[in-house]
Amino acid sequence: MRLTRLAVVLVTALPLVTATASAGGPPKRPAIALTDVLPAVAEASPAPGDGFRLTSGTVITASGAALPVATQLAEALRPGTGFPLPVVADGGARAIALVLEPGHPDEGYRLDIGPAGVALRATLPAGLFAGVQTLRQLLPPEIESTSPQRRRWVLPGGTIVDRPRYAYRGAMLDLARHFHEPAEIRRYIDQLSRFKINHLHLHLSDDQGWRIRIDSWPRLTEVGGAPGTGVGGDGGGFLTKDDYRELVRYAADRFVTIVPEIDMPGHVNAAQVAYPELTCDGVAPRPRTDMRVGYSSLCVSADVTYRFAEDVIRELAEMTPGPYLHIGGDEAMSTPHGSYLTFQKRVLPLVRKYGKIPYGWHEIAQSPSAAGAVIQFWGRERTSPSVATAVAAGARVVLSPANRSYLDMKYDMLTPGGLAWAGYIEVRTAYDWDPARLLSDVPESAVLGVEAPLWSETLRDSTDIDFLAFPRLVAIAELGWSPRAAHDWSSFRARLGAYGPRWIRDGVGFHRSPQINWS
Ligand code: TNX
Repeated sequence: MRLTRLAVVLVTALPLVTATASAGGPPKRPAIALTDVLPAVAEASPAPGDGFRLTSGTVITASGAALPVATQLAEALRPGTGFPLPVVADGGARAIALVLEPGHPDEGYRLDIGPAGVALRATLPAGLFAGVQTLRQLLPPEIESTSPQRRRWVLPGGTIVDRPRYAYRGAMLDLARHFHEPAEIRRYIDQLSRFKINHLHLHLSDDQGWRIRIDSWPRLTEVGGAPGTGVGGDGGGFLTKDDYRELVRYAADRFVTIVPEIDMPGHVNAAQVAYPELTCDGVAPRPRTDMRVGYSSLCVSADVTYRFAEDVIRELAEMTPGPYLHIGGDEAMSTPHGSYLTFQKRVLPLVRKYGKIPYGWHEIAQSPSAAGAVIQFWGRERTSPSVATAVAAGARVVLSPANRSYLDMKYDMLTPGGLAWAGYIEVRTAYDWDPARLLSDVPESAVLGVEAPLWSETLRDSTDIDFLAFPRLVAIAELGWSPRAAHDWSSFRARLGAYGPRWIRDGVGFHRSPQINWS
């Protein structure tokens, strides 16, 4: 069955939460509608009458490559329900069936819910995983509980056919300004994958610190990852190669691809403290833990610079299964323009040499060598001649407009922590833009997707991450996943308000934005 675009419009116009008060007894809990999902689903047709009731007898059926996702679903539903929910090959009726079959788009899925059972179908396990995230949100918020809750567990009846608008839906976490431990990164992956975010970009080096072990240049982390290398002399630390590989695996289990970034030729003070030969005069600069940018540069005329770049790119590529390797390139204010072009001409092809697609901040678009690269636009302008030129030569664009998608910007004047150079970003500002129309000189066909960066100058721990990322990350997730026809602030706002209790149960300290009616 092919649902029309009309279905989207119709369905998003339906009330999202319907409260039914039964005469006499206590008012029933608000039922969840089929469309009460973040990010909004592409197509939904609610069925009148009963949905599917989960009971202690419900089984989950799956086989082959569907099994790991079925197990994840069972593990998500067991604590709150207290039901055994065995994963079996064939369960007959009363089952939630996970089926892999041809015919669905990448990451797309179809979910049919009726009184007799639930069928979740996709072509790839990634599609099943996306469907599982939807299914979880169709159960009451108590499903997030870590201990059994006594209540009815009913999924609304009907059909959802869903697929992403853009292939790339990213979040970025800066480990350089403040290091974040693997456990904090895993926690972030858990949360962002619930909203169908499928890339996590790790900003692994900057002026303050170097956060990934490189065997051929061991002082990068011995010096650059030492205690006290965070902003203000906080923290420090780095990922070992095992830490990194383990994070890659953990993310892959949640269908999230890790995108590593080493920032060059600027933002390299920590590398130069560790290896003074990376400066043109060979003199080590002083360690820096302030928040200034733009003062450091690799020595573009020195051969050692390219040995360094190649070693780092090679070692990073070796432990990165994902297709992208990000080489920064932003704010190189201490690298003369000609030197910047010379540098990119040599370094962008090195990424290709080690089998990865070069990815960089939009400044790399000035280089003709960025033709086949992915360019991350972080500006506030609505046109970009250099990005348009690179796109005409085959580059693709990930949109991270600082005044919309930067999760480190304050919500308002009173927000504790965060920065304000790109303005205040309340939830509606993060939501109300269209990736297809942001850059008027870049066609939508060149837009690979969106990403929400979280720079960590002011972030010490998961409490700080949670507060700035949520709920805004969900706005960016919806822009990346949901069709434009479903874009609707009042609908988004209502769905977000209804999600609050889930975050509370998950221990996620989100910003209680005054723009949202939190339930
Ligand atoms: C600009 S945006 C930067 C980062 C800072 C950030 C703070 C970009 C590519 N570079 O170095 O951390 O602002 O918001």
